[in-house]
Amino acid sequence: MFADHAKIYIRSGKGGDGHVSFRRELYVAAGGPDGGDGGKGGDIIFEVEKGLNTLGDFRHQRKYLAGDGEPGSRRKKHGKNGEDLVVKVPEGTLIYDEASGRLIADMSGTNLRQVILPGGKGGVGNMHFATSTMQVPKYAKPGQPGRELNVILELKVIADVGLIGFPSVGKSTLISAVSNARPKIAAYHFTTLTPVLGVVDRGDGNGFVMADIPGLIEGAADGVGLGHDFLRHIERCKLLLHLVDISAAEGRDPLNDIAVINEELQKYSTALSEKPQILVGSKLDAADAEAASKVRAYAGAQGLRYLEISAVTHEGLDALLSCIEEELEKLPRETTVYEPDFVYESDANADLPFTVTREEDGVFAVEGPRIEKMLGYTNLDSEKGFDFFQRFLKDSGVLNKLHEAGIEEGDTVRMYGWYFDFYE
Ligand SMILES: Nc1nc2c(ncn2[C@@H]2O[C@H](COP(=O)(O)OP(=O)(O)OP(=O)(O)O)[C@@H](O)[C@H]2O)c(=O)[nH]1
Ligand SMILES: [Mg+2]
Repeated sequence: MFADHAKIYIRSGKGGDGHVSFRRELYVAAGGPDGGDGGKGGDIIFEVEKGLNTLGDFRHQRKYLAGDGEPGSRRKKHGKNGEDLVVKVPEGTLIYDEASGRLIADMSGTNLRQVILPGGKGGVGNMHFATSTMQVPKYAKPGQPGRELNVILELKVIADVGLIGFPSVGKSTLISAVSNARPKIAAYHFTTLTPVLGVVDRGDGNGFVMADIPGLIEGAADGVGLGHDFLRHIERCKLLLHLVDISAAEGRDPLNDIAVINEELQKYSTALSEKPQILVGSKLDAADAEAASKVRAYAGAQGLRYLEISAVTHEGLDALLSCIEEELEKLPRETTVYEPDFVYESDANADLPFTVTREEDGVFAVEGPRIEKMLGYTNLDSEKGFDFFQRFLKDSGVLNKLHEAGIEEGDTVRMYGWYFDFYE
């Protein structure tokens, strides 16, 4: 079974603790502090592996833990760093934080390797704490904890051109005729069950990548058909080839087919429905005169780019490929890469202070750099942003402080210019 979706747990390594010890040598009564530093925790790193094209491996392993740093030891010995863990994913994998739904990284384009969770820093040993007034420091710093997240991996393949259309219109036959892809072809609906990528070689190092996805049917965008899940695989395509069967073999009206497919795209997203399309009349060798002339007239009236092909006899294929190349020339070269919007509450922020004060008018004011930072990267108007905010109040200790200050249900809280009524 093809997997383009997975949920896993990742955790970076804890930093090793700093060590407390004192030099002990023969004839030296009380030596100075010599406790070494702890090692750094291992990172969780994601890396694109060429040739991988599903997330199937994540079905078998769901926990990914980097190594912990070792503690420091006597004689200023530094603890060993924890081992990094490199998670291999196919190009085009998006990594989301499960809790907030925010995008952590898009493993595509130039982003082929990224540290997703850095390991905790090692704590420094007591050898660093000797001063003129404190010659026997009995403390060292503990290592920083690792970080953990439940993440959702989602594959959105990288292709220039996407094939769309009803089942059995000949999408797979076309990709087989023009590229190195060899998907299954058969006379029943939903023969193709997983996206297939093919490289179309145009010589002299030119070419493009084509994606064949399962056929769409009415209702697919509502999750009724098979197609819905697969529409995301054409989201990054620059150009869509919309295949319509002009053989009328299945007794449908081709103009209705075109409208239904366009509606599916529209229901899925405006971005998808606005992608440039080339309309392709398929099965030219078996064309029904009436159906074909209807589509021709429609394309003419709408001013669409329209070509007719037979993927079986290869008639019209060269013209189609030239047309695709020409259209691609007009479009931006770069792959669509999605902008991450996830922010890990960094350790630096966690150390920043905040205060809770009850003002004269009874409003509880929460202020300080910690709060300012959080408000800076949180969109409180969105549902996800608000969920994050609520967790922040709890995790950061703001909630406890509010209780200590005597807050009750219905009281007003102010965070800079932002007011809300307090309810738990
Ligand atoms: N006569 C004729 N038959 C074709 C042509 N292209 C495809 N077919 C036939 O149409 C049937 C469906 O072809 P596929 O390529 O599997 O269609 P598909 O669009 O990939 O279908 P799904 O994967 O089910 O969505 C097969 O029996 C093909 O042999 C063509 O150009 N001419
Ligand atoms: Mg197919």
